[in-house]
Amino acid sequence: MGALEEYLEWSNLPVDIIRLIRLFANETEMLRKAFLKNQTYCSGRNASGEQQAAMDTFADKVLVDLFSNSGLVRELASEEQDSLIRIPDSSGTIALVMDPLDGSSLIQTNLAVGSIIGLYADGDVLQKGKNLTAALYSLYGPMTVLVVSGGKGVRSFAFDPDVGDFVVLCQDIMIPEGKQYGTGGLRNEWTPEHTSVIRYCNDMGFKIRYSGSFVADFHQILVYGGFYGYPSLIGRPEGKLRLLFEANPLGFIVDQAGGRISDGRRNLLLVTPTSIHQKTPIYVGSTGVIEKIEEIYAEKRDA
Ligand code: AHM
Ligand code: MG
Repeated sequence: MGALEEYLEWSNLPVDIIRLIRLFANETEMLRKAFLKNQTYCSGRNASGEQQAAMDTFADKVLVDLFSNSGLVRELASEEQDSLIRIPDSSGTIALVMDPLDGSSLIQTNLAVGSIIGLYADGDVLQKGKNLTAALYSLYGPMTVLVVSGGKGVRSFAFDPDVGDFVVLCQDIMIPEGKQYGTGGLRNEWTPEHTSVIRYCNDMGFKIRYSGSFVADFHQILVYGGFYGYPSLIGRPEGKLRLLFEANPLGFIVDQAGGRISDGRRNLLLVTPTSIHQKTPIYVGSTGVIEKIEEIYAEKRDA
């Protein structure tokens, strides 16, 4: 039995969630190969007004078809779809949220990008991140990496083309307290709170690491510690990233790895979404540094 199968068996996850994780894992090599023929950007824009890449629409179509034809998913929300997809005749109860291809501005530069998926065993997609049953992401870098949490820690896998299956990369990921950070947003749009956070990092000798792919930057923080931030900006208080598709699945994973996700004031996993494309400021990373960021935000508010 392969390493991913062993993990899924051990996980005690509901059988339909296991099936969906397996279905997705089986698609990752095909998605990876598709980058070769999908290097262009289209004229279309997604619900957040961002330009879509050919690979965005390709990955979206593949995954929407895969999940909606699985017979396991009742509701599906994708970053690349304007509206919620309801599958009333599905025999399953799962609500699925996904960013089919995160980091799409990097496609032409061959830096790492990936797919992010969150799975709720039942109910709808507008649930708190803490209610997720499982979350996972793939990362298409020098290796195809799969990081999965079913609520019992976090395990990473890498695809071994010689074997044709995933092997374990890290059995039980725990995020260390590290000194790396990356931040989105133009410097002249930073709020006083975010400016103070960055000043703190500079004072403490943090090193900058920011690629423009949340899932890749997140993975780096998960391994080395520190934080990734896409904050509230002047003129864009909601920031850029989405609560359902990006913050919640990766927040669930970091929480399982002993880290935290916050908007600077509160734990994002406790926020009930009101719309599928809702945006949120994000700070995600090691517990100590996220607590420090919340302290900085509180001091500024009380000053
Ligand atoms: P995407 O899902 O269309 O790729 O958009 C989200 C991306 C994140 O992956 C990344 O961290 C951020 O947008 C980069 O934004 P910016 O170019 O403003 O730094
Ligand atoms: Mg994204």
